[in-house]
Amino acid sequence: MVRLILLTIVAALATAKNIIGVAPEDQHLYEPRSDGKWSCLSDPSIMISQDQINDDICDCPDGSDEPGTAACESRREDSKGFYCANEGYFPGYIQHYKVNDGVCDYDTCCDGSDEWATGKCPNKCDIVRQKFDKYVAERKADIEKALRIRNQLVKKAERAKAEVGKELEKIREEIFDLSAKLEKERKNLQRTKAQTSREGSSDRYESNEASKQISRLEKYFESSIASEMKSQGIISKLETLLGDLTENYNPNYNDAAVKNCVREFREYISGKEDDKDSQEMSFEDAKELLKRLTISTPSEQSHITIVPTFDNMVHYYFSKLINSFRPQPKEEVAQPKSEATKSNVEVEIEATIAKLEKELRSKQSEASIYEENILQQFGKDDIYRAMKGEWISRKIGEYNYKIGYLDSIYQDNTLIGHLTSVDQSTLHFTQGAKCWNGPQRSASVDLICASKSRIVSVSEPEKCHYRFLLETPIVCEAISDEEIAKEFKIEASEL
Ligand code: MAN
Repeated sequence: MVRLILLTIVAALATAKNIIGVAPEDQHLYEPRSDGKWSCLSDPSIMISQDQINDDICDCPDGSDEPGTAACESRREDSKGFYCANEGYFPGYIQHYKVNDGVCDYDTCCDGSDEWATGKCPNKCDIVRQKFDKYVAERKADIEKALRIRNQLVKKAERAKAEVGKELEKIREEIFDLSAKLEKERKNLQRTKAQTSREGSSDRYESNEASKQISRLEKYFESSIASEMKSQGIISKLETLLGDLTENYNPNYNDAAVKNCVREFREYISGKEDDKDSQEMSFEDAKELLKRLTISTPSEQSHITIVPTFDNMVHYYFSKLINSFRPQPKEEVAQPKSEATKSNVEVEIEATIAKLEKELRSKQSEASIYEENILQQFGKDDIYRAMKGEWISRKIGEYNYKIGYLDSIYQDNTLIGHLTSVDQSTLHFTQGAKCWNGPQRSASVDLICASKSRIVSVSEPEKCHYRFLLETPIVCEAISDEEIAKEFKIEASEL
């Protein structure tokens, strides 16, 4: 009852000047009509007397009659909240349910006006203002410093990228040299193979030529023998005829031609008898002798496959003769050559080529990694390139946490995860050590701008998924005073 009376007095006093909880620019909405009544804001048909405004009783359906109390809480959908003037600082709005609840909400109402009825909260806007000014000044200085550090990191990132470029250039040169060496060795192999093949074909050419000559000689001898044999047949026939003539001619016919022929034939026959005694082998004897010759083919001369007979004797002996001049027979050239049939030089060159090809493949895959790297953008301004090898650690609670920007996170010696992706200003780490009866550990790291790298906090919102807040210069950007002001938070404990 005492409270209600007090409220009514304060409200009545305030009515003359202003309506509690309403911003100066909205005060006109609470001007009374000419008859001294006031209409609810959302429904002008409902009229109440002025002393019903802020009397802690809800009269309007939208709660507009209670801008300075906690009444009508459930009805205020469009309300901005309770207005705190915060003289000397910045005005603020607080939810109506916090008005006169006995708690000082200095973060919004540093003047303590939200507790106007309880009178529990003295105005602390001066201190808040001082803290705010200090925060803004320090924050501005820190951001400026952070931006300078960030600029250095951008340069470091550029150098790191240039290093990758240099490394890539070096690898490309190595690839060029290796390719040239490989080309040279391949040509060398081709030449060596061609040389071997020429030597082989020259042998084949020679033996082809010999075979042709043998074949010609064989034909010559065969036709000579045939013609000799034919001649022998004719001679023998003529000898029989002339023998008959010599035996049976009639000497009483004085035929000079016949007598002459008989005389000449008798001389021929007697001469032939003498020839039989001579050492020269007659054609018949030779023929007979060769027929009797049966020479088996010696196994080591397996390339002579013919068994000599009279009919093939010329062929046989010429083959034998030519074979003795032939180079030792070579193995058939199989494609591809077996190791055993390759020359030592070929084997050596092929080994060199295989080694060079392997080296080249490895260099090419190395180069493709560097090429990919150089085409990639590692965060804004490529800044993450500068963070390679950078670790931050801090003991929080019972554990020591270590965060490697481009690497992993550890909770003491337990792996929380490896960096898998970067999204705006959050790093994601996954594939950590498995939790007992739970998933593999993982973490998200939210980065906020500061000149120094520092783990601000860690929490475990889900079992074995961690959330870190990390201050770092890498996400810094120039920001306005308004934005810095919005960042400022005051804790009641600080006042
Ligand atoms: C350890 C820590 C904790 C985690 C439990 C799960 O104690 O890694 O963060 O929650 O294991 O068993």
